[in-house]
Amino acid sequence: MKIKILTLFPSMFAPLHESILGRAEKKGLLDIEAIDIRAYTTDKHLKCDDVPFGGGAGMVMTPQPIVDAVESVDPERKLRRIYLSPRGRTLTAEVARQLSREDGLLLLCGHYEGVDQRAIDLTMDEELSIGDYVLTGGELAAMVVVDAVARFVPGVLSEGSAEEESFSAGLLEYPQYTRPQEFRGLRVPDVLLSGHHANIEKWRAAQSAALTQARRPDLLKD
Ligand code: 4FL
Repeated sequence: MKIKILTLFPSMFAPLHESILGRAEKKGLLDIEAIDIRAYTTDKHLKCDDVPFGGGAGMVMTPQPIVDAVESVDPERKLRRIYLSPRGRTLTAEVARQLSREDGLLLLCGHYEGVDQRAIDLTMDEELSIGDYVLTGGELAAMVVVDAVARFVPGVLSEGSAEEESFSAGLLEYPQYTRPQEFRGLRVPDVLLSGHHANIEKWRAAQSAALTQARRPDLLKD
């Protein structure tokens, strides 16, 4: 899957080339590219923002470099174009799974007080929020979207698919343990040492259900 990210701060995206996503890129499953919007400005001082019409605090990203960048990067509209914004629909596991089926994504990150509305209207397919808070820019939100979507791309997770985990069934994950069997007086639950796989599955399902009831009862209501 191709993911192109339009931003004024392309160096912020280095973490996407580490760890599991870095391995997926080397395997050819993902191709993530951060593209500098400033490279597309026609302004002789490379300015990409200006004061808001009507007044108010802060600066607004100017439409020309954004529209030119989108048209240059995705001339045939092959990518799903998403503007990261608190006004968008909220990212969930289900939304991430749907987006993982697209041929590719183009993510637009806003900075300052926002983006000229005409740039959004002319180029974007949808707006997506990662939660009800405001960030200093859309970059961290874009990274969250890339990570959550990439986990659903076949082959990115080496063991077990994102579809199999309990969150995909709408539940919280059960507790996990590794060696040693006792740490600071705390023992691993006996059932996990028993080798009895049916009992282990039953215990894990019960733990998931109890944790979800206690901490996220909202997930159990449909
Ligand atoms: C984007 C916040 C998506 C939450 C500032 C600029 C944001 C955001 N979800 N805050 N973009």
